[in-house]
Amino acid sequence: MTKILKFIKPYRVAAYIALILMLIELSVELLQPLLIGKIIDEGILNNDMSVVLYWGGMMLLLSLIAFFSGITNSYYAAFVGQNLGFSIRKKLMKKVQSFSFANFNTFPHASLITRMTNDVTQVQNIVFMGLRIMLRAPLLIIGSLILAVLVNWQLALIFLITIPVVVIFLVIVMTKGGKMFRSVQQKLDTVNNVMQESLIGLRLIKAYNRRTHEVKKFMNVSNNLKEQTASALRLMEAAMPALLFIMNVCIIFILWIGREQLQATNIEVGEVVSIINYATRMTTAFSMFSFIIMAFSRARASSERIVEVLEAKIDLEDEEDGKSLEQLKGAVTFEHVSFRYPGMSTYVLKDISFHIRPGETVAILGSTGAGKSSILQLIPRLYDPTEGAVYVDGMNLKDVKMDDLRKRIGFTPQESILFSGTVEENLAWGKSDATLSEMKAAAQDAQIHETITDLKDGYETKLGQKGINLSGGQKQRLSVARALIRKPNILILDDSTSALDLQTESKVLDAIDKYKCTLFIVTQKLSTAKRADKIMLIDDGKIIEEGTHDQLMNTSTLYREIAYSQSEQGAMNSVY
Ligand code: M5T
Ligand code: MG
Repeated sequence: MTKILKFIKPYRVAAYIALILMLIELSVELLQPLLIGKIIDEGILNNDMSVVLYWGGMMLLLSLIAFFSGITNSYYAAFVGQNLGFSIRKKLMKKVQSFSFANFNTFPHASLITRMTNDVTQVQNIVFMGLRIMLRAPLLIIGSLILAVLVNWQLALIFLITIPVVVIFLVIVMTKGGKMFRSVQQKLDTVNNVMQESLIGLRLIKAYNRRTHEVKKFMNVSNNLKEQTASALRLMEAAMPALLFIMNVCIIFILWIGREQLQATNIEVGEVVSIINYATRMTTAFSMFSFIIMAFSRARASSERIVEVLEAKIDLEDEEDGKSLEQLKGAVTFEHVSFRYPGMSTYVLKDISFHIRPGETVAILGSTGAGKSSILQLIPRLYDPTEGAVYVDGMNLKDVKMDDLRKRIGFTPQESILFSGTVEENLAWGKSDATLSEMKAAAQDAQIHETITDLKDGYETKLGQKGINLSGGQKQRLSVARALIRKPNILILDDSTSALDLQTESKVLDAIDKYKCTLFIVTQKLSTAKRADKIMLIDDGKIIEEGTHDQLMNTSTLYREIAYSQSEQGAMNSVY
């Protein structure tokens, strides 16, 4: 919690103003019972109207001051709360953007979303409440106690017994409530998780008729959330009547003892009235407490969750003195690289070594799960190798500025990912200052220009959720164009031409040749592999064969088998 409160620092002036205004409101509230006592004892009992009017007017004036302090306090408290929320969200967003893939394994997307929205809101609320009423409650209790002692210490003795009882009671409730609300936030995470999954997989769910199953799953977790929240709230609700009971018993005692003292005439009516008034104010303050405890327990759980994200260790960070890459020729070297995904025990790459000269084309072939994508992910340093090292132009990736490296690499992942937005915006992802003619050139090279111009609004057509959805092959070509637009020195195509027919694919590859970049291409097609300067056959995380098409045809039985099976298919295709 204290770590989160540091975010208030820039807004501390507003926070102090809010606190001062709160103190003004509080003083008025504490003075009022004294004035009421005065009016009764000196005015009403003495039949002196002028005293009643004077102090009555005073009370009115003070109330007005308190009223305006209250309004202004709300304004400043809201200002601090909202700004705090904004800063925390900004910091969280920055942090999450710098997350490595390993970090995402510890924080699932849904959990990050809850943390950035709901959890921040909880903290925001507690800061608002803190500046508005939270401090007022304890101060009101302490102030009331002191003033009650000053008015009549014998009667005030009753408070000295009651207050500790109430405080102990509240501490017990607070500890239990805190635990329960932490679990509420976790349940909320699960609900978000299930909801997110079922929204992403909507089509699949429909196609497999899994709707009732998904609804049931959602109802289940949603019900858990309801039950947990309800029992946490029940605890809070139960605390309220218990609290009122204790305080009312206290008031009855005051009245009882007060009456006896009145008969003995060593006390005035006004004093009893003031003390009763302080007692009722304390009761209100205490009942405010159960509300505050609830918000506080939630906010504490939430702030812990926020801090967890903010303090997450990022395992893939730029070295302080990373070399900047002015230019890249495009040589790539793997030196005894072994790799396992963070948190996994089995190696998916085992002792991989190769050297690729600038401008060469490398085709990577292998069965599914062999480790092809894993090799490629190491080049833009999405992960660091577990053992061994990766070099570009002879420099270890760890010594190079990460942003510079990635700027010079065009990467199309195996699953084409497009963002909601226009075609143009999607292309500009590759290069934010790209001109329209650059976009068109890249789109032409990726053989997608014509498809785009045929769309309703051409390059301005909206894609994604509220726009047009493209076919698999169209998506692939668009993401190839996005990679080409930055004129990369190293281009990585992870099976990004798999959905294209042979003719279109060869046109795309012809166009890529002009870019003179080092090309890594994962493919299943021999026609593509044939063009490469080097073919690597990967199996079970190891390079089992490498060489050109002609060399492999001579030396590798496996490669010959692949060639044979594909030429058979080719023959069949030409027959039909
Ligand atoms: C190689 C495992 C996967 C497989 C092995 C991407 C990824 C993979 N793996 C993980 O544990 N976590 C991950 O995030 O690594 O996988 P690959 O490199 O994706 O294989 P591929 O590209 O050759 O396969 P494919 O199907 O794309 O042709 O054991 O479980
Ligand atoms: Mg793959």
